[in-house]
Amino acid sequence: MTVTENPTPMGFGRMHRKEDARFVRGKGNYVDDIQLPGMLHGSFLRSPYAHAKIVSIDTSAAEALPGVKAVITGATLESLKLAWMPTLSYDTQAVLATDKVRFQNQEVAFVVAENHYIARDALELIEVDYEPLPVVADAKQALAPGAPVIRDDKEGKTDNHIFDWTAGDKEKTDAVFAGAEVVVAEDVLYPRVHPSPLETCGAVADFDKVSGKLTIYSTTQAPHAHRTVYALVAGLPEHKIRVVSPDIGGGFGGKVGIYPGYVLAIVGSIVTGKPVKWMEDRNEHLTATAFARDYHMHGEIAATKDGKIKALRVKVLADHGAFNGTAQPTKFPAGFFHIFTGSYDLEAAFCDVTGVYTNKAPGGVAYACSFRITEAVYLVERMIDALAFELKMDPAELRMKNLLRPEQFPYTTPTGWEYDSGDYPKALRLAMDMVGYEKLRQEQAEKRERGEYMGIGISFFTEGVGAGPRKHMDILGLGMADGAELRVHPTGKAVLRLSVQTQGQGHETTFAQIVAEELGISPDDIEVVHGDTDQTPFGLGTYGSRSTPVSGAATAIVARKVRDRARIVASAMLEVSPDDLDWEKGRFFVKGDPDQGKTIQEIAMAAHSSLELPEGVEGHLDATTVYNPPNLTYPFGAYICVVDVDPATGQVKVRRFIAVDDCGVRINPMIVEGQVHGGLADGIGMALMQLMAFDEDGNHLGASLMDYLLPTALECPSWELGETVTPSPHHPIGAKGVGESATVGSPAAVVNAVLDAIKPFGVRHADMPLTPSNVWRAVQGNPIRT
Ligand code: MCN
Ligand code: CUN
Repeated sequence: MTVTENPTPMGFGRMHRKEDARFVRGKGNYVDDIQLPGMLHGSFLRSPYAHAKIVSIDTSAAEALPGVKAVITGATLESLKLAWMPTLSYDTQAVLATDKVRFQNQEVAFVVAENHYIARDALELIEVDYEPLPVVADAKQALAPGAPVIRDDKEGKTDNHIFDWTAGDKEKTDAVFAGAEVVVAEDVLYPRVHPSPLETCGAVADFDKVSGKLTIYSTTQAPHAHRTVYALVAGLPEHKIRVVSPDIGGGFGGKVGIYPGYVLAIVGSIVTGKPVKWMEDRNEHLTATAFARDYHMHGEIAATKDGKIKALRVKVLADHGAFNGTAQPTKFPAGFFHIFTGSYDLEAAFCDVTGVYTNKAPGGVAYACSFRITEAVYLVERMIDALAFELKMDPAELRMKNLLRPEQFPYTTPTGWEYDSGDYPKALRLAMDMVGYEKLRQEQAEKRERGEYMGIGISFFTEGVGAGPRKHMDILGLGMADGAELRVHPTGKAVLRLSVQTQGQGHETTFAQIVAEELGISPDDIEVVHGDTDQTPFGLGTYGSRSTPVSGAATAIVARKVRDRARIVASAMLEVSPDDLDWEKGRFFVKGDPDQGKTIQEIAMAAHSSLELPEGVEGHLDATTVYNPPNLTYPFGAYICVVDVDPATGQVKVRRFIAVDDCGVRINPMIVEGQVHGGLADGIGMALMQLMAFDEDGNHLGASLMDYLLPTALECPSWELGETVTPSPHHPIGAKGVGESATVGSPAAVVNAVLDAIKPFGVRHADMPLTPSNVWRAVQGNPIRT
């Protein structure tokens, strides 16, 4: 990777991350770094059972331990009407269990003590009498007659059903299927996985009894949304609550929701009158925070004999765990899964999703999923390969034959999305050229003759990111639009205030670059302020790769507003009409007389000076905006993975991975590539290594990083990246989001490659993760199917 000689371009381009100066020196400021005077520490007692009645809790011994300041139980919270909290999907979630526990490691009691060690010791002294109940550990059992009812806290609830949701035209789809020459059906599981950022979740709450102001430092991707939820629950005005999201050590969707720990830190601070810190450990993080996926999909694809795809039909059973805590726009209980028609030109499509409760941790929308587009892309890309298998067609050829063509954009899908722009065949062709596709197929054929098994896997994806048009998209009634404020100081340095917040995506750099591009101020002279509700405009936060599509647009617009003001100031300075000025980056000059000009810095000073401005024009150089996107942006990409599989051991070696991404105009290509690298590693993790498994009693099997494996450089090849650039026509700078693209697109490429390698053994599908034992079983003709 090359970085420009000048590390600070005046706008878009490769540039080292501004924030790295503190990160590489160990000067980051994470929640766990926060130390407040007199701060106490809280820790949870968690349930050993996945489903059990709480008969009694005795906290007296814990309370008597020296150094313990408070022991809080569900009963304490009940008296404060805080035992249950709203989830982001209009469900309720127990903050501390009262009646019963509903998943293993659910929060049962909270000890606040002088230090973390005393708090942990005190947990051992709490006596809980549980009465174990039968467990629903398998989504397929959740709706079986007689299944134990998990949510009997909900009045009149007699089953584990959460929702049914459909999209597309059922009749039309059924008709196309009825007349189809070829129909291929497949059961495809996207297993439960976990985002697992380096930093676990935590909070420091500080309630000031005198001012009545509550300050919460927490690992949140959505500070403003959290503040409004706290305000609603606590009955406090928003300005009495300050949510600070300091440096975050990775979010990946796991830090969008509100966790009981945040609430208990607050309650602990109110009860003790001292600041309270809660920081979970790895085991707690893996077992009790938002999981991802757990989608049991039955897909059917209809096509002609020569490979023209006609329709897709999907039935999904979605395991949401014990509380429906998914964080996604209200109208879409299955997230954006109905984008499952992918990148192809189909006549009809229909999906039918049923959500169920099980005795597992809540969550569901996390791990770089773009609101479940991960599941959708995996499904369609597996179905295409299953069809290629049946038709004995090359999977690249089959895709080429069915990809949307550039002239079809803007394109409305059978389930109602309007894709903004794209040239799909070009991206796939580029990926095929980069990998040397035709030659690789020859090599594969020769190797098969020798009994060696290499595989080539393709995946093509389209994402919809940048939620959302406010009209269609809200979370808990909060419309998905975001504010931005830009202030240019007299000296021409600037401060940009944003509602979105980086968890590692480099916003302090790229958002400064957007202002730099629009105003010609060096990114080094632009401070990006985010992650503090007292200092930033309202907005819904960072997830669904929405920062660039929404706040990136807001930033460009607010900078343009400032530029419009600067034009008037410059016209007053140069004593010409505003229309007689031309703009070049960083400077207005008189049309036809380039020497007569004023730099943005000179203009900034003049805007704050005694210079007389035209009637009605305010001084200073500030602006604010709220951006409500007209549509999502639709990034896409073509991925090709090459693997070598040892059928005797089931071992998979990823030899090469080509990723061609199109996210429109790239603000900082180096950061985009970093985002793609990370997502590709995620894809290898999910495809080959990761699974949140449970036994039939709902016990977590492997809640440590010894069992839940994160991919490292050892499992990853040297990534080969390519790009095409199709600007988004409705985004002010033509950018589309990219933060989740590679996680969305890559698992299917890896799985398709492994299954392509072992195709001679007659295997059409096997579920992730394709661990050596699962691959070996598949080769033996007995693939693990869940
Ligand atoms: N970018 C760019 N040009 C584009 C698009 C994006 O230079 N055309 C830059 C952006 O300016 C930003 C980064 O790439 O610096 C990602 O931008 P975007 O696609 O808008 O995504 P968000 O900033 O909204 O980040 C959220 C996204 C999500 S939802 C998950 S999950 C995820 C991801 O980002 N979590 C991450 N990438 C992550 N990367 C890190 N290091 N840590 C996480 O927790
Ligand atoms: Cu679905 S994970 Mo990201 O949207 O925060």
